[in-house]
Amino acid sequence: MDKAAEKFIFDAFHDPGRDALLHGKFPGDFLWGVATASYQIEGAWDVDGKGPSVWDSFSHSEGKVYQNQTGDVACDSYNKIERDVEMLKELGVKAYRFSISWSRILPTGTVESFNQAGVDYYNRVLSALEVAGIEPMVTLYHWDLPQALQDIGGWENDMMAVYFSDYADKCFREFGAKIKLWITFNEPLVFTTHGYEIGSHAPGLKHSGYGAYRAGHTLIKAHAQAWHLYDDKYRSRQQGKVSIAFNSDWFEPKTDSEKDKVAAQRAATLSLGWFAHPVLVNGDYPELMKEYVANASRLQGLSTSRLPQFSESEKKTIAGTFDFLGLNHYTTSYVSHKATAHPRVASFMLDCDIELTKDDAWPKAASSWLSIVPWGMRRLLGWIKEHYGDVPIYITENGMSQSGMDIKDELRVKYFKAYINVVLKAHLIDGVNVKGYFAWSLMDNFEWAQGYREKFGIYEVNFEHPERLRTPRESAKAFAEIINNGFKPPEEK
Ligand code: GBE
Repeated sequence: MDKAAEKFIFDAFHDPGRDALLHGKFPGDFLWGVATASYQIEGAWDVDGKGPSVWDSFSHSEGKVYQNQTGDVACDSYNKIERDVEMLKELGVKAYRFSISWSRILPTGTVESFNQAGVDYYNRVLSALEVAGIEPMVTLYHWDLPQALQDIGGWENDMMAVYFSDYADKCFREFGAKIKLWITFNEPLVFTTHGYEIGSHAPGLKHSGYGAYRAGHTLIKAHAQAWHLYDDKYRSRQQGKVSIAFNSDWFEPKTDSEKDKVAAQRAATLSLGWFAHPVLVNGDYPELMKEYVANASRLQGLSTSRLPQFSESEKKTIAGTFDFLGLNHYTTSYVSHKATAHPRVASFMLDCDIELTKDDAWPKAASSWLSIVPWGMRRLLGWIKEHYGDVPIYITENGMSQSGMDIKDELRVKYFKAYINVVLKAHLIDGVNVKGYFAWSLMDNFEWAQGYREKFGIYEVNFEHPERLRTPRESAKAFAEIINNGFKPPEEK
């Protein structure tokens, strides 16, 4: 670590009260891991009976992904289990977060299409992890819905809650003996808004103003149903935990004005709270969200809100369906108040009456949305504790992108040191119940609409090479060092 960073958490920030580096250690049972997702790494998109997913269809359509790149081969992890597990061992992580491709297990999405070869693949992964002593954390849905289910409306169709819980049932039954940590959905906010409203992610729909809310409504019910299924049928035997992974930026008011402060609170309440409030609090959307969407709907001349309602019995079923909280966090945004009186095109963002911006002074990663603001993560963790109580939290993703192939990824080394040090502060000073941390990502992979140009890996992957050679970056070594020693002062190491 250089001189400046010895003292300050990140050399772009010099507020001694906020940015000083904290020396200290994480608890012995802290769960260190790295994360990936099926479509982003596996490849083998049509191999051994796998059915197509919405991401296969989307990436195969002209003009949807940067340079029309696809996940057809990706990191070829379908054929590289040994090397992937070897990398996990090199890092010294205790856990690996990966996701199951629904259409590998159920090619058409529903149970009559069961595909044993898909089950065999994940059993090979799980056995290799077991031999290596690495604990799996498994996501059931990281955005690759079977295309056959999209053909009947995808998440806008209520039936998806049933199909999802039948799929979850299969996974709990087939793999549950080896899995103690389950995540139902990765980032509901992202796949509903990007997939059903903005259209920049699969299935690419632009159902402005209602698609994301309808998709979100179904997935919340699907999550709750799967959680109860586990609770009723598997928990006593398998002794695992089931939850969901939300994503959230930290929302910092752009100015000191009362309006911007209120707007920043609203941004967190309507984006994180959209999904966190039903699951963690009372089975229903935040009052503020109901109020804002209803009001914007009325201004449009609609007689009912575009936000669907849960019945009383649905609310009872949804409330409390978590055993921990998964949090993906990457960046911070400024929030200013911005009212849109008569929206022509309705959208979630317009419903919020906010504008999001970045500070030019914040260092930037290769992704346009990713500014590096470590102190924002501590504020977000504090906000979560204040609003949702002492829930056990796993940071299920945190990391940054680069555009080139460099192995010496100095900025990422700083990013991880700074963000992880902030997690230590949240834990030691603020008493946030953080149980683990997963870096995104184990290796460069298919970064959705950005294809392979935004590289998040602590291992580089050479996508030109037939073997998809993987090489550790400096950040892989830095991460291993933090896992071993935390932030102990040098003399104590
Ligand atoms: C997560 O999403 C995902 O879980 C993971 O799969 C992904 O690889 C990782 O983070 C890195 O992105 O017009 O460029 O501003 C922004 C993080 C698109 C949340 C990017 C979609 C951040 C949501 C579009 N965002 N992403 S634009």
